[in-house]
This record gives sequence, C-alpha cells and structure tokens, in this order.
Amino acid sequence: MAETCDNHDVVVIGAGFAGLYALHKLRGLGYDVHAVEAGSGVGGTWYWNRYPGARCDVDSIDYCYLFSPELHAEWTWTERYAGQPEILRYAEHVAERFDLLPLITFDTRVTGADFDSSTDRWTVRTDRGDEIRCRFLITAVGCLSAVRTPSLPGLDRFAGRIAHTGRWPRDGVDFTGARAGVVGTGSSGIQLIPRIAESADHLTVFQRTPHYSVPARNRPLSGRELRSAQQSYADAVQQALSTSGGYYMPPPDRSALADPPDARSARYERKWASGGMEILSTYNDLLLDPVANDTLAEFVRDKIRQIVTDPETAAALQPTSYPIGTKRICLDTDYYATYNRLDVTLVDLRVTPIEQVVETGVVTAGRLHELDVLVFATGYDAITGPLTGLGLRGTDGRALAEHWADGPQTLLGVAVAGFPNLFTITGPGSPSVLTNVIRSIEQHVDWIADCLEYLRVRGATRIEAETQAQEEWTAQVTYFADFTLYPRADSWYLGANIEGKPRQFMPYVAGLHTFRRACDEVAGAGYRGFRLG
Ligand code: NA7
Repeated sequence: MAETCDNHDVVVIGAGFAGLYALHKLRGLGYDVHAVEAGSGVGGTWYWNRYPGARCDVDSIDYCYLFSPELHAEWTWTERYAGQPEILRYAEHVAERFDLLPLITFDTRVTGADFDSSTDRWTVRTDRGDEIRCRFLITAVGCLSAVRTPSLPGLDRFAGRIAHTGRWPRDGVDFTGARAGVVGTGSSGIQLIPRIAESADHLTVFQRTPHYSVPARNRPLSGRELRSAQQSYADAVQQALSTSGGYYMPPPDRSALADPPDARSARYERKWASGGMEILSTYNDLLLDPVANDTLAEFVRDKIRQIVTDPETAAALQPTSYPIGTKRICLDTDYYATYNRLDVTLVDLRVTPIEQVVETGVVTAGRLHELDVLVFATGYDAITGPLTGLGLRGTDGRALAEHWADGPQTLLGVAVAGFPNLFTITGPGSPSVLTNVIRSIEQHVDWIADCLEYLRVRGATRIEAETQAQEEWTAQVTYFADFTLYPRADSWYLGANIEGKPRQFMPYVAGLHTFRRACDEVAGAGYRGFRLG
C-alpha cells in the first residue's frame, strides 16, 4: 500500500483461511474492511508450508468452508487428505470467487498498532511505512506461523542451503543427489522425511523427541465419496454445530480397559489399517486415563518395532516420554519404513546432541555429518507468537507481549482486556487447534460479526473484555485441560517447545460445541464480561 488509508471500519491482519472469511463476511454486512498480508498471495499456512509432502491431517471433505453452499457444491477434492498445492488452489479459488483480492494489500507486514481512546480507533503501522486507521482490528494470523529456528552454534557458518518447513522457498529446494539433513520430527518432519529420502543421495535425520505417527492411508477420493460429501451439506452444517471437533467422528462408547487385550488390539488394528487420527477415538478414555492411553501407545510402539528392521533405530524411534495424542499425533506415508533405507541415518540427539554447525555440516558428539542442505522442521512459537509479534499496544501503552509475560489471558480466545476493539481469531483460549480449524474459524468470525452488528445497532464504538471475565475464562481453559492428559507432554500447546515461554495450556479442550454455547451465552446476555461504550 503506497498511501495512508484512513478510516476503514475494520482492518484484518492476515489473508489465510481466517482472514479470507472475515473479509467476505464483514464486507457482506456493509463494513469497509481491508486486509494486510505478509505473503505475496492468500492461503496463510498453506502459502508458506510448501515443503515436499506437506498435507492436511484432517479429511479434505471436512477441511473446507461451509459458509457458502454453492462453494461447497462446486469444489471437488481429489484425495482423502489434500496436499498443500491443492489446498492453496482452494484458498485462491475462494479469494477469486468472492472477489476478495481487491481488499488485500500483499507483501506487507504489520509492525505495530496503537489504540487511541479519544477516538476509539486503532492506528496500524506496516513495514512499508503505512499508517492505517480503523475502528476494529481483527488478527487472523494463525496459530502456527511464527517459525522457530534453533540458535545452533555456528549455524551462520554453514555453506550449504538452509530451509525451514514453515517458510519454504517458492522456487523449491532441489534434493537430487544432495546430502540432506533434517532437524525435527514433528508433523512437518514426518511428512517431509520420506519425500527427501526419495531423491537425496543421503539423508540424516536429527531427532530430539520421537513423535507418535500413524499411517494416513491417503488415497484418491472415489466419485461416490465426493457425491456423498457434496450432497450432505446440511449434515456437515449440523455437525459443525453439534460436535466437539466440528465434524463427524463416531463417538467412542467405552473405555480401553473394558476390552480384553485381544479385542482391543483388533480394534486398534482396524483403525491402523484404515488410517488417520481416528485411532485416538477408538476408546473414550485415551486422553483421560494414563493406563488406557498406554494401551494405544504400546500398540504404536509395537508397530514401529515390526516395521523398522534395525533394532537400535527402532528403539530410538519409539516415543515413551509422553502419552500418545498429547502432542498432536502425526499422520504419515511410509515414515517408519524410510529408516530401512541404507541411505537414511537417524541421529538420536538425546544420546548425541548437536555440538555445532560447521561450514560442511553438523557435528554431534565429535562426529561430522556432511551436508549440502539443512532443513529445519523445528516448529513454531505457537498460538501466542504470531500475536505478540505484531507490536500491538494496549490502552496502558504496554505491549501485548508484556501483558502476557506470565501467560496469555483472553476472553473466549477472541478478546484481550486492555485492548479494546481487538478481536483475535483462534487466539489462546479458543479450541481451534484441537478442532477442524476451519470450523473454529467460521464460528469465531460469525461471532465477531454478530458482535459488530450489536455495537452498530446501539451506536457503540468500543468494546473491551473485562479483566475479571478474562481471568475466569483463562482459569476455565486450564481447569478443563487438567482433566486430561494433555498437560503431561512438553508440547507447543503448553508453550513448552520455547525456552522461557510460560508453561500454560492454551487451547480450550472441551470442544467446539461447548465453546460455541459459551460464546452464544455471552452474546445472548448482552456481551456479558465485556464493557461497551
Ligand atoms: P512441531 O510439531 O513443533 O515439531 C517440531 C520438531 O522439531 C520436534 O520434533 C522438536 O523436538 C524438534 N525440535 C525443535 N527444536 C529443536 C532443537 N533445538 N533441536 C532438535 N530438534 C528440535 O512442528 P511441526 O512443524 O512439525 O508441526 C506443527 C504442527 O503443524 C503440528 O502439530 C500439526 O498441527 C501441523 P521436541 O519434540 O520439541 O523435542
């Protein structure tokens, strides 16, 4: 944006799935709304994560918008789990179909924003020197967008190519004949590793913590499945309203400990054979009871022992330090079998940590692993990182990062005390990362839009979360999490992957349906817990 644009009703930061829907919804209600996007195109996560093998871990027939029946009817997915290029095409299609591109300024990063209490307006600053004023500011920056590269000693000396999965170069990385290294074995690493192994001369995987992974069993969707999905729009809408994850999954009806071991294994085998994270809903207590949980964890460990032929490598790949499912379970295609290739080496960093990076590679315990390309699949400063990085200042002049120095506090995940007229789609305290995120996004945006309408009708120009209501909501998020096994893993849900980050479980675990009810109750009570002016 070359000029300063005054007086938008709403500025949206980000043009991923949340930003696109916010633009469409609010323009439809007559607001003057504009988005600022750091990338050169729409798609957010799916714009940046172009690494080989990048793929959704939610079924594609669910991982799409429901706000438009026409869009739902006309789009055809090709695979059970859509790959990054297809999801990006979908986001681009949505932006074009609903004529959203003129509302977006690309290649522009928000660097700060201040609220002026005398005018009830935000002033947003960008890295292009713009100042944009708006009544309402909506962050649509995603939960996994602040990439994190470990500060390994000597990294700047490395003479080869470096890439991060979350900022993959648009022109790609050629692994043909290369000696490649991957640091990190979460969802991104597990998707990427088998694909690099196919073309690299040699691949070295640097693993700190083994993650649990189950087969995706990705496959083309049949015509029958697609017709059925397209015809069941009304069911999908109903499921969005009534289910915990925002889409249908058969509800488990009993404890893992109610079945004898043979019957239990047979059930797990069926889920393993059909693939996907549904294996976690085989029983109703897998995320609640450590003994129940360990039956599934042991089943997966046993699979690893069966697949990986070298016993030492198989042992290093078996997760034991946290309950299965308490870090997001990974879906893979041939991940464990990749370690049977002679040109793939696993380095267990718990035994031999990285000492330094040198010009020619990575040194662990005095041994040099020579590399031409070094890939970091080392994740994100999740959920809060994208928000604290925006430079937002509250009415007291303090940055959001300062407000959250002891852990994030929000009301319903979408509002922060001291930051009037700010809405944080998928913020901490929202269920989004434990659900089909697009369903959560649609709920959040619809709720925000209703809220703006409520203010407009009353001629109000300001809304702000009350501190006490925010404290109660944040306490409730922790209270629900403590009923589960989630807090037992050093996961990004807790901020545990970032040194010095306060350890606080951030997602709301009680499900999207319960969250929706809580949000509707607040709205129905005249935005209880918010101060309007
Ligand atoms: P994740 O799931 O946060 O995984 C990051 C991986 O990188 C994980 O294995 C980390 O090990 C590892 N890591 C992080 N820092 C280091 C250092 N310093 N040294 C070695 N290894 C390190 O990120 P992803 O991108 O894979 O997935 C993010 C989400 O995207 C995922 O949950 C899905 O929702 C989709 P650790 O476990 O911390 O020991």
